[in-house]
Amino acid sequence: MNKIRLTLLFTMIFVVGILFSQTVGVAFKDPSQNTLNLVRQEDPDFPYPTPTSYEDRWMVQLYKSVDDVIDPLGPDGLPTGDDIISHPASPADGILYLLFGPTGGLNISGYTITPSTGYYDTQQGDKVYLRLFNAKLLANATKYIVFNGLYTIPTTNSTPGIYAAPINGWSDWITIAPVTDTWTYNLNITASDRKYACILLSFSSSYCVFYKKPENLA
Ligand SMILES: [Ca+2]
Repeated sequence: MNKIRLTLLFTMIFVVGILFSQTVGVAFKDPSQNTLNLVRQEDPDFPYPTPTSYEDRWMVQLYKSVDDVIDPLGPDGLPTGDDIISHPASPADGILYLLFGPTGGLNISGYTITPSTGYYDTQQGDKVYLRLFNAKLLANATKYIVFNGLYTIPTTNSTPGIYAAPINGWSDWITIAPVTDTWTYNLNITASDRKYACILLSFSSSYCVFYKKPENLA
């Protein structure tokens, strides 16, 4: 192999390497005061411009969905269906914090996304969305608002408008249903054929059925 061919080969390897290592930055913006007004429904005193030192900057979490449906949050605060908490190249936990500008506009910036071949679970070409909680920590949050539509991460830097297609704004505030009910059952089992007993538990939206073979029947 002569020198020119070697140089060409290394140039190609270098170019391909650059193409496959190109990350993109994604920032979600709302130049209106729509998001601010939603936030002030929950906290009329949430400041704008928001000082970066403000202690109670609310949490914004990035999620990824494989299908075209934004699945609801479970009562444990975790995503449901095929949706997952997103872990892009940065921030590693997919979390940013709420910060309004001098006119009350919003620019949620700082997501760095790797190309579609890579280590991270969220990559270019994936469908993502944001959820904004009414607290800095998920453990303290009681409500959230969530994008109305999914955003597909492109292969170039982008700043999609939250109130433009395909995101189409935020939902109304949704209460995170707490898991507070504790049920205690005292069950007496009788089996007419002395082989199986059947217990049917019925709830408003689901039910379960199971069978138990009594061990101590005469
Ligand atoms: Ca989904």
